Amino acid sequence: MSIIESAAIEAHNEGLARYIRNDYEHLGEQLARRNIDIERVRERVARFGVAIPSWGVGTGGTRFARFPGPGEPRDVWDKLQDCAVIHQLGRTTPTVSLHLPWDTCNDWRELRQKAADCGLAFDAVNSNSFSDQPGQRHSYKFGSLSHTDAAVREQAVEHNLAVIEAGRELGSTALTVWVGDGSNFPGQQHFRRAFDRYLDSTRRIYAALPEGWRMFLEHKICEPAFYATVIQDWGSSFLAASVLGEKAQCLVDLGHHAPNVNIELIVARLIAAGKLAGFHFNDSKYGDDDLDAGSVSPYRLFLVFNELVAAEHERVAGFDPAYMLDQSHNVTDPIESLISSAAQVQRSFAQALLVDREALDAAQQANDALAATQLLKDAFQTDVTPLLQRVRVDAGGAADPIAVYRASGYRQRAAQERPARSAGGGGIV
Ligand code: RM4
Ligand code: MN
Ligand code: MN
Repeated sequence: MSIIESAAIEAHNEGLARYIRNDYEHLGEQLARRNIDIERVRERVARFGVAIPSWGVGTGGTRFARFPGPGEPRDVWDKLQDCAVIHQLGRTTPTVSLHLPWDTCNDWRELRQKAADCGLAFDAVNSNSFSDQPGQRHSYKFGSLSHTDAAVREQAVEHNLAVIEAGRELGSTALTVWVGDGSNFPGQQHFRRAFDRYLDSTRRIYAALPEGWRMFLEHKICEPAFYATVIQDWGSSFLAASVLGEKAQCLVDLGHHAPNVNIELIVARLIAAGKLAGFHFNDSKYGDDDLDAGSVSPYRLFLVFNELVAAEHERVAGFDPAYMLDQSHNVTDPIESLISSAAQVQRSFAQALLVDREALDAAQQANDALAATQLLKDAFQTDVTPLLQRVRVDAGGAADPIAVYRASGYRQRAAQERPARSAGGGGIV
């Protein structure tokens, strides 16, 4: 299947070149008045990247139904192809995060090579011990790494070790572990024992981490367990990561907290403790809604980036978060959603770079609440679109990636070339 014609991207950019140049100059002038050098901001934004979740390129579903879209990826090769399109047009997503066994393939080297040919590499590999696979010996119905039965725990540990092995061949340097373990009824589970069993299992996985690898522990307040989860919040995650050792850190999925929880504060705490693994970006209004990043609360996303940029600015030792998307697309074309989410995350980063850090320090020191909060608003309310367009175009992407994608007919071609198959493994279950 052909990826988007570069001539089409060039023609599109050519048609907009004058506007892109003028808008960028104008923004540059505005920023100069605020003592910000647009070129320096541009260089930093150009180096920013966020990983695509392989499971995000398929159509997701809800508890009630899944409505498959045309041309859904059938296997990891198709998924990689879609990721290549996203990166070709948006130029913000140079890495892919795989999920096993959903993305199982019989030749990791070839996959790695194929990815490299598309300008892609692999970010953290994810293990799945929250759903049963055909032919699997033991069921995860009542948990995995914390299961009461040692044989089930063993199977889940073995799976994680296999994921590390695959990741090693792919060039990944991190394993993300999210478990669905928990309980649906008060009394169903002995909380302390379940947590201890989780620790016993994760210790074995931790011990198998190759040199230079990190282990990302992902907490989640609920779902599929609706009464209690074993790694429910950043406190449990932090506790587990602290027990395991310095290679274990806490991954923050934006949708995994109770409504109204101050996520940027959690981020600041984890940074201070040297335990921030990174992110699964998405947005939500009620629960783990997995909506497109910044689609509901762009200011919240900005506030998270404000903490990240502050940490970078203050040169916090060991600060090296991994940025990944984690979304489920039920009513949009996944490629379009991922392109726009990546751009939204990039936008939040760019906006956070505009915060006048010295002035903010001074306002905080003087307890000038209004001035402090206004400094954040000044940055957030700056329209950085011309800057993002310039970064994309300079990197060979499209000024308006979604317009080019729609005009390309890629989805229609995919629909012809990928006949619908029921067990595609796409989307979030
Ligand atoms: C979970 C969690 C994990 C992801 C699965 C598919 O809710 O966010 O990161 O691997 O969904
Ligand atoms: Mn996640
Ligand atoms: Mn989730």
